[in-house]
Amino acid sequence: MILEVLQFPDPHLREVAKPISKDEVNDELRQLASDMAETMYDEPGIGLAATQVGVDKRLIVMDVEWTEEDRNPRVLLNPEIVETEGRVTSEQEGCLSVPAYKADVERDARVVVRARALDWEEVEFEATGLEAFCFQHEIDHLDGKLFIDRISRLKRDLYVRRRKKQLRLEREAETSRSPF
Ligand code: K1U
Ligand code: ZN
Repeated sequence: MILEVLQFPDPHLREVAKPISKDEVNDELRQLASDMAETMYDEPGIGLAATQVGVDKRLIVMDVEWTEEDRNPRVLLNPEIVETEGRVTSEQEGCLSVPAYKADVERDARVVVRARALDWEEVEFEATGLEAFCFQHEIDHLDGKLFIDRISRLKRDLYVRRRKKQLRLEREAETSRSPF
């Protein structure tokens, strides 16, 4: 099932998600992970955090190399960055919850991420490049942070003003279409 992806400035995007315990791993959680992967490919995106679909749990899905023919969604519970090295710019980063905006974001160049898989095995990944940016971006979502929090105040304020205008125009167009 395709899920609705919440969009800025939805207040749920600012919530800090709760850790998942072993006994919460059940068919419902597995279905949520499967629906999130389906939603990620449908958007399309290379990652998605449960926070973005209004679920208050530390769960992410990622697939930074997917193609129409080759899909390998990675499902991670309670992901944590346990080691970092260097700083680089992630160029023109985007977000499925921040429509029509891209910006350069300073991020860790190399990260080591520890998490649990759906079978509760502990897993660890070392990542650089787009994969490292995606891990940081998705874990930020679980902490209620958006990539626009990591750019200059000036750029953020300009985006927020543009987004509010866009939402106002959408509401006005909706009102003029409605007979009531
Ligand atoms: O969490 C999200 O909003 C998903 C986001 C993840 C991300 C993108 C770039 C750098 C770090 C994290 C996206 O997937 S935005 C869409 C995107 O980048 C993309 C979509 C299709 C193919 C390739 C990339
Ligand atoms: Zn995002």
